[in-house]
Amino acid sequence: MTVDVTVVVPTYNEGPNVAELVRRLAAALGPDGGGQVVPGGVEVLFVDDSRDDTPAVIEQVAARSALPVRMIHREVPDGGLSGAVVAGLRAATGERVVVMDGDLQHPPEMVPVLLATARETGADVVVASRYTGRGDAGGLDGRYRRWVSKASGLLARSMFPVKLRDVSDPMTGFFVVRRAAVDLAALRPRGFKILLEILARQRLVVVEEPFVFGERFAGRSKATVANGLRYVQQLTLLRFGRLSPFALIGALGAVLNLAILAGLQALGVHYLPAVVWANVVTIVINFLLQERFVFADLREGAHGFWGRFVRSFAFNGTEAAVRTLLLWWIVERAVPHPELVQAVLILVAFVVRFVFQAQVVYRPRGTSRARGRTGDRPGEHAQP
Ligand SMILES: Nc1nc2c(ncn2[C@@H]2O[C@H](COP(=O)(O)OP(=O)(O)O)[C@@H](O)[C@H]2O)c(=O)[nH]1
Ligand SMILES: [Mg+2]
Repeated sequence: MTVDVTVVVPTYNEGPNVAELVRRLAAALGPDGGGQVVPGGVEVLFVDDSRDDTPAVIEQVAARSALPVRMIHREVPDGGLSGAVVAGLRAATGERVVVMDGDLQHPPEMVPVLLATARETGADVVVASRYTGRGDAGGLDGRYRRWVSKASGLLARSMFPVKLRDVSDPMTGFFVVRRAAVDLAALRPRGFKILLEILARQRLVVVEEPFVFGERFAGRSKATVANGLRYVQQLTLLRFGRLSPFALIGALGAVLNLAILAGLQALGVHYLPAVVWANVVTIVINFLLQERFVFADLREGAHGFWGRFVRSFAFNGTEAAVRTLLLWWIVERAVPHPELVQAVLILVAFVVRFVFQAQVVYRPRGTSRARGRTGDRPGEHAQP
């Protein structure tokens, strides 16, 4: 069945909210409500990651609903809430897709308003904003959550001043997109903030409509501090790609390296063995930090832990050995300051190492170099 509009609703243990949500959507969009707003029909698509009886509730509601209701139940909740929304966008048949929460904090009565704006303006994205005009974040419980929401929105807007120019609420989970305008393959869904991901990856025409964020109808919020941390990671990856955490860790490693070199020399160790120790310690620590903070999302498709460690150590060790020989040559011949020479050489080696890590250590398994030469290697895996 193809329809004009698909309403995608991600749900995680929202059983008690389902019937009320569908009832109010049907009232707002059905023949008695906004039927004229969506002449070609509407479907509701639940993307459910629940671990309770929510799927059964959705099936019951679907059987009695005036609106067509579909459900995708995911056994493996890849990408959390954002992943669920992307799965919904993939499975949607409507030309426009409404994304809204399942807890009625996003009033169903706003949906015809957003759709009318979408049609009148022809915008790619219509954002329902809590922070423009008569919009209000009232339903966000507690001053703390309101402050976090505002501050994180501000941070996102300062990092993407052009793409988010017209967006007062990039953190909202209530919006309409023109399905054909969004490049789903470019998205890397993680955490709670899929709209930010969509807006930051491409140039899209965006308009806003104010809305009042309501109270939860039933159940509890699933937002966590871990989601907050994932958001910061998402922002840096979107803005700087993998290079920025990689550079930060590299810089930390360089400082550590020089500190060990200076420390051992102060203890009377000759500069050559001191350099070797400094290199070995930093290689291991850099590897562990990168595993955690730079390439975490690529680990699964790559070699096992020891496979990655051996490759990383072999490369960095060889690189360090070459660098140590160079250092020795330069210190003995020209510049008798091991720390200074080491600092410059570390800087030069930095770019080389980044390319190697991304292209070899974290290359997804099954993409051989031979295939790379023929030009069909999916290079996007190594790129932000
Ligand atoms: N499918 C899916 N939905 C989720 C997940 N986490 C949260 N949700 C849904 O996303 C919507 C917003 O979550 P909510 O807990 O209300 O967050 P809050 O409004 O920021 O407190 C609700 O409909 C949740 O059921 C998830 O991991 N998977
Ligand atoms: Mg909510």
